[in-house]
Amino acid sequence: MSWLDRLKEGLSKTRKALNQAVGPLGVELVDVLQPQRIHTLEDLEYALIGADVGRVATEEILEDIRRSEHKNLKDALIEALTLQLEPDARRAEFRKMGFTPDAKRGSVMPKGRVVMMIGVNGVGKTTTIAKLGRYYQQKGLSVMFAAGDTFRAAAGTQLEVWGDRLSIEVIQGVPGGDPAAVAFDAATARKSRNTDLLLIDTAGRLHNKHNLMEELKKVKRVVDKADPGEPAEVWLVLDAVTGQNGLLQAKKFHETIGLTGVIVTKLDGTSKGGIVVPIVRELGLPLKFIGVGEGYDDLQPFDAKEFVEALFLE
Ligand SMILES: Nc1nc2c(ncn2[C@@H]2O[C@H](COP(=O)(O)OP(=O)(O)OP(=O)(O)O)[C@@H](O)[C@H]2O)c(=O)[nH]1
Ligand SMILES: [Mg+2]
Repeated sequence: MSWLDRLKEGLSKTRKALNQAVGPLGVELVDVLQPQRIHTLEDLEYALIGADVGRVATEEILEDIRRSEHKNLKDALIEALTLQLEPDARRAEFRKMGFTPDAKRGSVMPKGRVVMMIGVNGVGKTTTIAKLGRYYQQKGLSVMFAAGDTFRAAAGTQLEVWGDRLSIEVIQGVPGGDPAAVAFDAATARKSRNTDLLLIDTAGRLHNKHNLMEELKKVKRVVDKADPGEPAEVWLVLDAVTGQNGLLQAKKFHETIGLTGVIVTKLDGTSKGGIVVPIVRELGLPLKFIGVGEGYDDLQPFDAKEFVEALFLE
């Protein structure tokens, strides 16, 4: 199955919710914009808000549709929604000029050599590391994992299993030990072997637990000590199912640790996949990858245009 088919299937809950609420999207825009047909746009407004797209973005989408030069509602909507998934500056510029950029995936090549993966419990950090390991391997990079979750007894084993399957070495720590020690060892090993990429797993934690956040800061600090300038990337994994709540988590993690990117998982588990819009808009961080299932190939770089087309095209 191609990625686009996977994406469509993965987004089917959101896709259904939006398409059902909106009705036939093939309708001519001139008809929709007539005063007596205001329903379609009102329905669209409710549907977008219901899908967690957010009020501000929804208002802008409706505004863009009203002044769109497209002939039918579907094309106008696709363009307007795609724009909402562009970074702020680009969105403003393109809305002013009245057209959609030819959206390309942002670069997902890590800036440096070490990526730290963080997030609350159960969002998909460890499995995402495995998927990323394979993704970057396929791009020709040599990869290492660090089992920085020393808190949960099974966590190291879980990563080890993935590592075995992918022939990726996993630097393990002592169960119950200091995660910073594992990170330090792994960063040192990566540097001495000149491996292209080290992905560091961490234990799930709530953003409001002070000590656990301090622990993450320490992991980051010691990696920098072992390999100055690293980790060049700190990616937050967010579970799409947690919706607005996830957004709050993300803000707090960003304030405390400083994030360089976001990965949204489990879009297949929600009808509120519109949450990616406020994630992009409000965090001002690049959305690197999205996950729509448990398989290796169910995690791919995020592309705004592709995402929106998967929601609305046949
Ligand atoms: N349906 C679906 N399941 C996913 C996705 N990503 C991860 N999962 C599942 O989510 C569950 C938790 O994944 P983990 O990777 O263990 O999550 P974690 O963040 O490492 O969890 P802790 O280490 O306990 O904090 C697993 O069953 C994964 O297969 C996704 O995109 N879609
Ligand atoms: Mg884990």
